[in-house]
Amino acid sequence: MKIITTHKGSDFDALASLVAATLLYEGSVGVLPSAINPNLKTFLAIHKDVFRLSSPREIDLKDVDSLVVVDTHSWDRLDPYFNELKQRQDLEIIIWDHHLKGTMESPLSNVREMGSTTTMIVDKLKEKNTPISPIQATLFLMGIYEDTGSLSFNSTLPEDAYAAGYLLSCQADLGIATTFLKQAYGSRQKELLHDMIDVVSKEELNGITIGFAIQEVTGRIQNLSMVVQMYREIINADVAFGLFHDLENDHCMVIGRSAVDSVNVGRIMRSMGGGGHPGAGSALIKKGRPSAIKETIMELVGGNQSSSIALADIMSYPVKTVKDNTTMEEVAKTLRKVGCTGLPVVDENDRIVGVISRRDFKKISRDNQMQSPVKAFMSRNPVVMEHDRSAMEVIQLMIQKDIGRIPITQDGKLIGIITRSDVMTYYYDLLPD
Ligand SMILES: [Mn+2]
Repeated sequence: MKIITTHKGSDFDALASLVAATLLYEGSVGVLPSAINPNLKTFLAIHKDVFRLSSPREIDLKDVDSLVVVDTHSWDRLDPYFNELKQRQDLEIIIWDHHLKGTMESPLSNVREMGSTTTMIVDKLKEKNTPISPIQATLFLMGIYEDTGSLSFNSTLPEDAYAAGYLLSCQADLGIATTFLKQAYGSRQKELLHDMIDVVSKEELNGITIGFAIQEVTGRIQNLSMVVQMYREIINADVAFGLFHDLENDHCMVIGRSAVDSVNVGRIMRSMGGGGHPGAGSALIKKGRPSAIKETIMELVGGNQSSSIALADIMSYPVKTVKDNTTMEEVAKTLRKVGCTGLPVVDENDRIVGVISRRDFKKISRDNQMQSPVKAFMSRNPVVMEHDRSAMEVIQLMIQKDIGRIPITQDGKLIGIITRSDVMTYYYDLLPD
């Protein structure tokens, strides 16, 4: 078995190179260290299912005959679980790394100076014409951006910029990338934010608070989207728009952020010629007067109310369930047949009483326990959500609890389930209008 892993405290370049390498080596298994950085944790809370990664303990080291390490080549930076591989004489080691120093050696070593490790692997994928999906492209772009400061660090090479361009042509989503990356907050941004807070104008519309900040700017200011995000949080508005008027070039950059479902900023920006997703978006408007733009936005927000997304629109149903007196043996069969990692458990009145997942089978220590009812092994007090809550709330709950499936109930009865992929459909705004 070929496994691919990266350094502890994994960042976006580490994860991106790891996922990119799984595309490069068919049949390989990507193994993410158990210690990863907080930014990455938030990102994976939503995207985990898309990238099919294993944790170290799921790997039987006896089966490993090939080890690919990316974004590091030092044994002591790998998850400690892999320590015993160090002694193996017959282990094939393949290295992809942009750090020149490391303690691992191999004839199959790709160590080169480069802005990011992701760049090196994306180059290879491009050369081999391996298809890259928009979501993969977004992650890879984040890998490159994180390590090159969005192509602004001195360590950036032409290759990094070419790779970023290639990923944009594979439909990498800049809105998502910048939302999850920790961004630079410099003095210019700080000044601007102060000015914006000085002249706060807040509007109420159908119970929603909308903040508008109109600013005159000269030249290019990086990370305006982060400034608007902070602005929204500081003035405590549900939705915020920054209108940055560049007099010299006679255009207006509009950036929006929304924390509520009923205002889909991506849709509003698209109707103004820009783009984005429900929580964040932007548009560049030529020869636009900020006051007129503000009017237009207010109209669009007003007309947008009806398009609020109900959980019923994104949930999957009917839900495959098991009754609480089903034997573990039957449950195992059902899980295999359905091909998912967990199932809700219901009582005779169809009320949800627990969740059984593959992990729970590890609690079984004797063979005859396979004949015990599932209620003996299931996790109780399942996290559920009533159907009248919002999609944003589901996403927040998934991140908070780090779970990938949330059963949806109506008066306590199970009516559907929302998985990470349902959430992604919403988040990337892939729903038909
Ligand atoms: Mn790196």
